[in-house]
Amino acid sequence: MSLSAVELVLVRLPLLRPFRTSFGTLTHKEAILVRAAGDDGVEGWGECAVAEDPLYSEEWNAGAWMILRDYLAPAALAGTSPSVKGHPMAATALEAALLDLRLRREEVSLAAHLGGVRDRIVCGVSLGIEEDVDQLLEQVRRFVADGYRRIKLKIEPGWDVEPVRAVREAFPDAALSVDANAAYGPEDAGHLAGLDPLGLDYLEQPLPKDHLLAHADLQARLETPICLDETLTSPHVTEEAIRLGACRIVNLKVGRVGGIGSARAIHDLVVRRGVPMWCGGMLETGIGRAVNLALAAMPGFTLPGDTSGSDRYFERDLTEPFTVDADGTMAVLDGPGIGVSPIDEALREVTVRRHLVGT
Ligand code: OSB
Ligand code: MG
Repeated sequence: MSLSAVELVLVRLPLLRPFRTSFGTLTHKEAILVRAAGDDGVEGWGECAVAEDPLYSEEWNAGAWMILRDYLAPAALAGTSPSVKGHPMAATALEAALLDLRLRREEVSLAAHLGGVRDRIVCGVSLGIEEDVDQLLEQVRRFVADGYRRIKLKIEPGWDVEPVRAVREAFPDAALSVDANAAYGPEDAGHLAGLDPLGLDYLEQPLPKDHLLAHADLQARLETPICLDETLTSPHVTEEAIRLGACRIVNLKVGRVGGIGSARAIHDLVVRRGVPMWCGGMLETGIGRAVNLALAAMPGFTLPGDTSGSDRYFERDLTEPFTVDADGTMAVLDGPGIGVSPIDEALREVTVRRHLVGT
């Protein structure tokens, strides 16, 4: 049994609510889906976590499309390994599709393949920057009522201590955290210390991604644990960040670290070092969400992740919707591979472009 073709499908889904972060405002989820077609009729699916513009990291959809079309897919069809530097999210999408194909043939779920130990995971939600504090409070109220077990608030200079304090006052017992997406500099340490009295679970990625020592210095000044996201691109840098004291918590995103092999290596080293970890998200459709859910079933994912229900993002997901129960948990899928497939009609409705590599 082998691979007969790789198809790229560009999809564009409106987000129910614009998602504003320090790096820009997202109104749509634009994603490349990778379909790995086997010569036995079995298909595997993967999703590239990249967005339309290179704002979170260097990758963006137009570039990822070319890398997949001209380098990664032809190499997979030829059975060779591509000599390409970087582009971790593009590479992860193809890797995920090929793994899904293999696991569907073997009738093994991705969660089982990864050594998952949970059949339900605990969910958090990541809320964007709002126009004003009232609208933020309304959003928080909705997701607390829906059962979410951790609320993460995006912050940036000018939208930080004050709105977060308002949320803390309205929800004294909620598990709260904040994510700056690298919007601050080392000179903001004193200001960021203003978050310390607010009892946050963590402050995510306050400084630019290559500021390992500056994160360590900042962590030494803050009571609030620092969690790193953008910085952690490999097992190597994750180990360095932990040993330097640049973070006390790890956000793992499979695409950011270049694939499932790298994610497993990070998982294992983080567990060895006893560091709490959670599974990040990139506003994925059901295809990418299924991978995150399977990862989050692994033993090291001890904190609620950004693994929210489909209805937090889309009017209609591409797959059967993912749902969060009233207790804030979501069921891990146990079907073969990632356990879901795109619904033909739902996919057709949001498809912008398709490209077939191979026959
Ligand atoms: O920093 O975690 C981030 C979304 C896009 C890019 C970066 C991030 C995010 C989120 C949303 O915070 C998480 C999600 O709900 O998928
Ligand atoms: Mg983040």
